[in-house]
Amino acid sequence: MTVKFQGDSKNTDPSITKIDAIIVGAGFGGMYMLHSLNKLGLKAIILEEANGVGGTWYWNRYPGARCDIPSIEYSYSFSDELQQEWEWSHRYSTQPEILEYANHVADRFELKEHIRFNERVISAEYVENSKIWKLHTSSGNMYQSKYCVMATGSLSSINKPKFEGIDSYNGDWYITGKWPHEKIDLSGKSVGIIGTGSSAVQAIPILAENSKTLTVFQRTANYSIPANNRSLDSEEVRYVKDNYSSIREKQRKGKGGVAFSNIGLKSALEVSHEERLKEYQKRWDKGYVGFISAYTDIGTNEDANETAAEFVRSKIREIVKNPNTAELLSPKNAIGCKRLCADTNYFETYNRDNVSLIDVNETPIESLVPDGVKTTEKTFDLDVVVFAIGFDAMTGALLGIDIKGKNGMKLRDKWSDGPRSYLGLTVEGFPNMFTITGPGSPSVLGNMMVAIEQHVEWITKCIQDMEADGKNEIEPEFTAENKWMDHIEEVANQTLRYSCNSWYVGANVPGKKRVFMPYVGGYDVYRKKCNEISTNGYQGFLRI
Ligand code: FAD
Ligand code: N01
Repeated sequence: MTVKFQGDSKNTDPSITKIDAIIVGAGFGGMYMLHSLNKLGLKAIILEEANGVGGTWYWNRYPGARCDIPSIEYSYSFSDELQQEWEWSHRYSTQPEILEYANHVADRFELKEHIRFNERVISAEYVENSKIWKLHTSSGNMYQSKYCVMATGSLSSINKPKFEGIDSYNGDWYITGKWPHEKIDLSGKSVGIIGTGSSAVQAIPILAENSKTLTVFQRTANYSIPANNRSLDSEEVRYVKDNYSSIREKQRKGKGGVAFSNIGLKSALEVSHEERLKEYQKRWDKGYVGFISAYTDIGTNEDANETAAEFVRSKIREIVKNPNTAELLSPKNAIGCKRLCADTNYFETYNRDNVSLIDVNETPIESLVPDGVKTTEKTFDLDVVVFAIGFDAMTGALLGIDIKGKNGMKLRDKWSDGPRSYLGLTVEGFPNMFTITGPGSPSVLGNMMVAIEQHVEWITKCIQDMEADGKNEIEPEFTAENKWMDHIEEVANQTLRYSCNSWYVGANVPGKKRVFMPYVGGYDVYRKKCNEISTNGYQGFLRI
């Protein structure tokens, strides 16, 4: 396919590269986008800040990091050869194994030669008269393209620790989402960890095993379900490989992109207490995936939600020996309002003699001091502090780039009251720019591999149609974008999603506008909607 704007990837001026499409980010989104555009015959490159592929799995090397969607499902489906040849070792694989998979994919499809590593994009500007995107990187290079695909990730921009006195602290400190590449020896050390979200829930049991003492600073208790992780046996793997096409089909048709989630069909309130307990116990024993989908109304009805929430609290009381600690670890908000955590021995870890739990609501952290962390009660002497305080999710990476669209409009200004987009794929005023799993799409509310593949395939088809129809520019209409935003809000309000302070609503980042950012209507409904829109001549878009 020949793109109307003809790029030249072999341009000899090293400071300016002209190409058909630029993709920012070499995580699973960017890699598949590159492969798809290459297959279409476009000249495309990726600009990536890191020194390797894998995105999330490149950066998040903290102890215990692994996926919470079974690996046989949290993997690409686009190539049958790939899924037949790759062997996952565990039900939920570790970060090193997932990173190895990302590198395998990049090598197998010869992607690395089209990726410029150590290139952080700092600005992207749409030049209206020539209809091109101009991107600048921190190394001073300039790139131009007709299409710009932001595959910058929903959970890639870390929530920077802004604790007072951090510069005065004499110990070592680490951020889970930017963990060093070399092994860190914690033996004999007093370690503190701030945060109790998914990252901390995975890290805490391992940090506790490897350090002298571990002090956990908790602001909000979190629900966690045992992953019941195990190695995969050969019979199971054979079954999956023989049936991959139907498993993938089930993922695509499912609400959250998971084939084996066993979605319940009844209300939690229409069955007896005993029946509910039996069901929750069965799902608890099976492990993580599927626990929250036991009944249809756990996410929408407070009473139904409380039945699942109380079941988990009862488990915490059963596991944790100290009743005060158990109470402190028992979440009060609706279950599933924040992302449910998957753990291995999380609650059990609080029975160890070397672990203590500090409630920072009772005794807030005042600052870091040379010796450690100072709360309103005392100073905790710590050799190491781990910040597991999450991400500036969904918008952070995009707004980290100075993006300018038509009429000099800045994305930072357009999104000052929260992100606005059409389908979470495109933004009015920013033609020929696409966002993979952007805010306004279901993205983070399920198996993100499925979300990524759907977005990449939609964008590829859109670009193919643009070129086949001889078009120069595609952009959503203002009214279509507004209607989509109203719809997102309407469906979010039908759930319990606004009832807690989650990163889905930006509550973890001080000053961030409280808006429910992903689309909660379901992967299935959303996919249908996207397909209808493209099949019906790109309804809601202006194509010129
Ligand atoms: P990312 O993997 O985040 O990649 C984005 C890339 O863009 C990064 O490499 C980044 O360096 C680069 N980038 C960003 N800004 C710039 C810039 N300005 N210039 C250049 N490069 C830039 N999802 C699931 O479905 N299941 C799971 O089990 C699961 N586990 C997770 C565990 C952790 C610890 C985390 C943090 C997230 C997890 N997720 C999970 C979500 C995960 O982010 C996605 O599944 C998926 O990996 C996202 O891929 P991506 O390519 O969209 O983004
Ligand atoms: O981040 P989080 P995360 N003082 O935002 C606390 C995916 N993921 O990196 O809840 C004290 O969930 C904060 O407290 P509160 C997954 O989608 C998946 O753990 O805001 N505490 C919270 O406890 C996940 O949801 C896996 O009150 C502060 C914690 O820090 C997403 O990534 C593993 C604080 C942050 O939790 C993010 O997870 C890891 C402060 N100033 C990540 N600021 C899997 O298992 C924040 N906190 C697959």
